[in-house]
Amino acid sequence: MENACTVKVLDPAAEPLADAIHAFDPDIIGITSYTVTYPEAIEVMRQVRKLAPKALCIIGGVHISSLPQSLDEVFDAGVIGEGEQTLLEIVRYPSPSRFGSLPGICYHSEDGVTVNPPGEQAEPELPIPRLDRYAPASARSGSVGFITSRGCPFKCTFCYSPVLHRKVRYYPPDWIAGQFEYAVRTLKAHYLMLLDDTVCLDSRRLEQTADEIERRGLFNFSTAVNMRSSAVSDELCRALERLHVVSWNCGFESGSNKMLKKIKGSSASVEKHYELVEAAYLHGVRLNGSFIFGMPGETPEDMEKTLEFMGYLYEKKCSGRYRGGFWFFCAAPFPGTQWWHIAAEKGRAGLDMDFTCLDIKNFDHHLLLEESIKEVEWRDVIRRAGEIVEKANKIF
Ligand code: B12
Ligand code: SF4
Repeated sequence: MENACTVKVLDPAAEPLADAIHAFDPDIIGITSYTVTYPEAIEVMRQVRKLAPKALCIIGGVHISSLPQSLDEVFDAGVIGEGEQTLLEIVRYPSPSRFGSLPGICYHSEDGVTVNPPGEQAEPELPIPRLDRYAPASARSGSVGFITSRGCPFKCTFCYSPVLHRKVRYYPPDWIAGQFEYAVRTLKAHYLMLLDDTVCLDSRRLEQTADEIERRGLFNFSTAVNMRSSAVSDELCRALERLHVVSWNCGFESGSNKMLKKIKGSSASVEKHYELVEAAYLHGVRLNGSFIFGMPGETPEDMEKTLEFMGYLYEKKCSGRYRGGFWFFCAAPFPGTQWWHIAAEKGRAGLDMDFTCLDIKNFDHHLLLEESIKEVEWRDVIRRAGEIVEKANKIF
């Protein structure tokens, strides 16, 4: 962004799109999108095209990276995977005539959508994104999210992370400490969210980061992280404490060991879930968890086990030995994941599907539910899960 070009982040909630585009008169316009929001991104870009007919319209993010063949006519090109280097290349020579030789993009050609070989992965030494300059409204909110690594070594069957990142890369502790310092000193943020897929795999790295943060005299902040229960250990908990972590977010996903092994690999287990709940209590942190229902291979017995584990969390909450909230979602086959291929084989997912059906909060679109499970059984499970969550989340 600092490469001799003027950048503006458009926020339609803060300023009407038409006013912003007319005032700025951009040469290139980019938009990001998840899969479920893809129809909306197309709609927004259609409006944008009318306002800036000469601008190059680019899409990036999770959806187009995992399903480049779905590139809509409204976009000139899609950036696949990490966007930093590829976008810079487009900015340097913003002409569709170069698309054929630009790695990391997809674009329209005579043969339909052409997908080029992968582009370069971003270097950790990139400058820290200057939110105060480009997104002042979110910079002032008091909380800020950033990543300290890219990728995840696990290969959960429902997750898109292994599709996006070719290998796991960790940022150096002093770079991460720089992010903390920027967030705390410049943005005056007090709540920092580490958005990494699996921040918790390497306690030593976290300890080194904590050393550097303390050396810089940063103390007045709290942190939230994403957790995998199989990673919990005493060393990890100590390292997280030193990073002022007050909230752990964990995808429990299931209360059935059979399902956990199937979707998350051999290291995942319900026993580890119990350990995590106990560790969260002992370290005085909030533990927020989520569950999935309607997974491929899941039987009514597996769902019962998940309900049982949710009931256990409720009991723990009643007795004051668990702080946090938990929720449940409907299994959704996101493009590129193993679940996508399962749904595609059954004719329930594909390029021409309605992507809004992948809304994980919509239990009517159970695209992966086993055919042997009757609708009435499904409704009953969802109703009972809803009841547990409702009463548990009423307790603070
Ligand atoms: C943080 C997060 C959220 C936050 C977002 C907070 C925020 N304001 O940004 C919250 C909690 C709100 C959220 C919500 C949802 N999320 Co979410 N989320 C994430 C998470 C953990 C990190 C995203 C992130 O910031 N990554 C760090 C940045 C640097 O990476 P990135 O976004 O991929 O961007 C890079 C490239 O993709 C590319 N790029 C991205 N955009 C663009 C645009 C242009 C123009 C260019 C050139 C390049 C480019 O360059 C970037 C830098 O390399 C990801 C998991 C993950 N690891 O990505 C899931 C993830 C993106 N979420 C996911 C989902 C499903 C959702 C929901 C749809 C769930 C739901 N309710 O149904 C909702 C969406 C609600 C909505 N309507 O938008 C899925 C998406 C799968 C899919 N195919 O769509 C993911 C991948 C989780 C998963 N493992 O499956 N999410
Ligand atoms: S769900 Fe979490 S642990 Fe599993 S592959 Fe995705 S990011 Fe990694």
